[in-house]
Amino acid sequence: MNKTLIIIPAFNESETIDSVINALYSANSAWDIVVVNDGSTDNTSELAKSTAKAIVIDLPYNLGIGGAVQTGFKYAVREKYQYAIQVDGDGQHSVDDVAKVLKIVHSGEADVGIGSRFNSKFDKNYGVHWLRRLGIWIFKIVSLILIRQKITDHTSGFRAYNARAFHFLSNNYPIDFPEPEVIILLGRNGFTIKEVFTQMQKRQGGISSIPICKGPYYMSKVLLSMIMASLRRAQIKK
Ligand SMILES: Nc1nc2c(ncn2[C@@H]2O[C@H](COP(=O)(O)OP(=O)(O)OP(=O)(O)O)[C@@H](O)[C@H]2O)c(=O)[nH]1
Ligand SMILES: [Mg+2]
Repeated sequence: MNKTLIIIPAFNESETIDSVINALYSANSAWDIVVVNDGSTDNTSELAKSTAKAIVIDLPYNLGIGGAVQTGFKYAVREKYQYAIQVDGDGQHSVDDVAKVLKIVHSGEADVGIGSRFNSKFDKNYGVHWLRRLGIWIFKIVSLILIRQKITDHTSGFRAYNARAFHFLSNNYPIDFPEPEVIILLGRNGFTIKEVFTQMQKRQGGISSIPICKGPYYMSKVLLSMIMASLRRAQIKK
């Protein structure tokens, strides 16, 4: 049996959280679900609890996506899961694709699986603002240089991990805009990453973590953090 945990970091996702949980549970009731309620000021936590299909961890205050996801990893370590997958609470990730992303780690193809919205010749025009697309292209080149792995969607939060990978990340997870930096951290520590094409909806509700006006700030901060991550000594000796 592949004991698998779905981790949903959720900050003010009351418009979508219960339908996301119900859809995941209907897709496969063998998956356990943990919602990490990141100090929401709406009733995200109550709605998640009302489904009775998910464990809800209420953080005492807002830690940001990094802290919320890392809490999920710590829970997965404590409860001895073999696999974990991170899914957004805003309904952006298609439930039908969860098994696809998990297959990468269940089959042992790679330590980490990423659902990419760009990894298909059919979907080059996914509705992402051109500034975000430019950023994503720059990230692709930077990670090719830094870790020699080709990643097309650094900002995707649709990610599956084997136990070795989430044990590592439960102790090493960036706080702010973590997704691109995590890729470098994983690559530098010898973890393999593979992507699979997944459909991604626009947010179904709530507010985005990266408003387009903050794009240049986000880009500079993330590029610097990727370079710093590559300069850090690998924590896992080869
Ligand atoms: N915005 C935000 N999201 C958080 C926070 N903590 C946890 N999350 C959750 O992290 C997940 C990813 O955040 P999103 O804002 O959807 O990030 P994104 O998918 O890159 O951006 P969009 O394409 O606009 O959805 C969501 O499920 C959020 O609810 C936080 O402090 N701020
Ligand atoms: Mg999202």
